[in-house]
Amino acid sequence: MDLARFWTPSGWQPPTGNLVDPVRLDTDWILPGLVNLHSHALQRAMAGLAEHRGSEADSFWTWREAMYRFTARIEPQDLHAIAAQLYAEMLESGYTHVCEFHYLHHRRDGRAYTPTFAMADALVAAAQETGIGLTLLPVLYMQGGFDGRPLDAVQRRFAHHVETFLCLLGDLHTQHPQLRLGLAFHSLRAVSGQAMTAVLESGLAQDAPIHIHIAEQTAEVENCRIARGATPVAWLLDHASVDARWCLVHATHMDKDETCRLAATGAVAGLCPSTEANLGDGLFPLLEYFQAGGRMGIGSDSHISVSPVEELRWLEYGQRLRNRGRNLVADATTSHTGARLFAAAQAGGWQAAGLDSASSSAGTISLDASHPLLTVRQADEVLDSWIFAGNVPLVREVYRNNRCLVHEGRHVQHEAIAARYKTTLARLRT
Ligand code: NGQ
Ligand code: ZN
Repeated sequence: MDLARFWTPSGWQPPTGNLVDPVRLDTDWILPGLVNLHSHALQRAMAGLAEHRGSEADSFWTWREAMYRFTARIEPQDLHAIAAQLYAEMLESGYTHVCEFHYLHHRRDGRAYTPTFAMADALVAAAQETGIGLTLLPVLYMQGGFDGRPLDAVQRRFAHHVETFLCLLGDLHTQHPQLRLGLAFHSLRAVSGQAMTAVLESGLAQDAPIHIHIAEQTAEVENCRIARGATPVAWLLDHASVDARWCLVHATHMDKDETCRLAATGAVAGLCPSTEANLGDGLFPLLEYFQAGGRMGIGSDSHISVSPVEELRWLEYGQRLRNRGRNLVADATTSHTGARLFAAAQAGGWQAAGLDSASSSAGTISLDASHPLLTVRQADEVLDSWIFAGNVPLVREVYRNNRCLVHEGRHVQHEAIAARYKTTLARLRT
């Protein structure tokens, strides 16, 4: 029997004997789970509710209004129910770790909860309940635009000053010493240069992952150029020591020079192709970025789709449609496109989560080798088949920390979590 069914960064291998999780090597292909490096959990509950025309021309910004309206009603217990449903779905699709970009901090009127981190606690509880790994990224969100305008009424729930933000980080660290905690700046438009520097110099950012939405929409790229004299990626590279701790989410709009400069920093580009397509953002220059040696990982962001298969597939399809060619991200060392995408997203994902992929808590997923789609496949063809043809769930088992989280394709608490989610949604939509 061919037992080279165990994926490692250097290829498929027979198991080494120190497998942390009790997976079925006789029948399945075994892989480390993927990191979902960019998530706004609560947006999952409005997936599909912004796909109709409004009175004005629809855009990213009208979607954002709809998202804000939905967000306005969310309380901690709602966030818990929604995040648990989402995290169970993530596990069923092959993600074993999520980086939560968390900025819904306060009550509806803008006052702090007691404790101040009640919303963050809801995310931690959902991760613990479902068993997914969590890198929590509390977000600094201070102003409504590059001109420094104040936040409007619906944005008051996001607001922090540098001081209160640093307190939040400190309190979360004390409350959850085991939690992988990073931090985020919402975007250059929401955080002044001065505030960013103050946080970076606070000492709290020393070995924490640092995430930021950077250059998603052309309007913000243009506004940044006007307000700060440079486009967002160039501005950030000029004003912060961007290195391997950083993850630049939606580095969609970059010129050649920015692309090469970002690649050289060792930071991760956080790519969310299903959301970027859904919101009409534009196409990340993936081939140029890969040629420059850039690192990337994937995220499902707004969760219009929760599937690493779809994210990875569309990274390649975007390039095929743009360049009218095939197998474009593949290269001389990795000729299989699926394998190349998977390996890149593995390395970049764990880096952006602030973790080591070799860590025992990375989690293990197994693909059903007996499924018709994976029948008579060589090891190298398995990832290509999963990523390009896997429209039915092929993830059979998921383990993390020796705990079985997904069995026969279903999260082990699927029913209870879904029932609570449905009750929550019914209440939120009345
Ligand atoms: C977010 N989402 O924070 O959820 C944003 C929209 C904004 C994406 N950028 C809000 N995909 O950028 O202001
Ligand atoms: Zn985002």
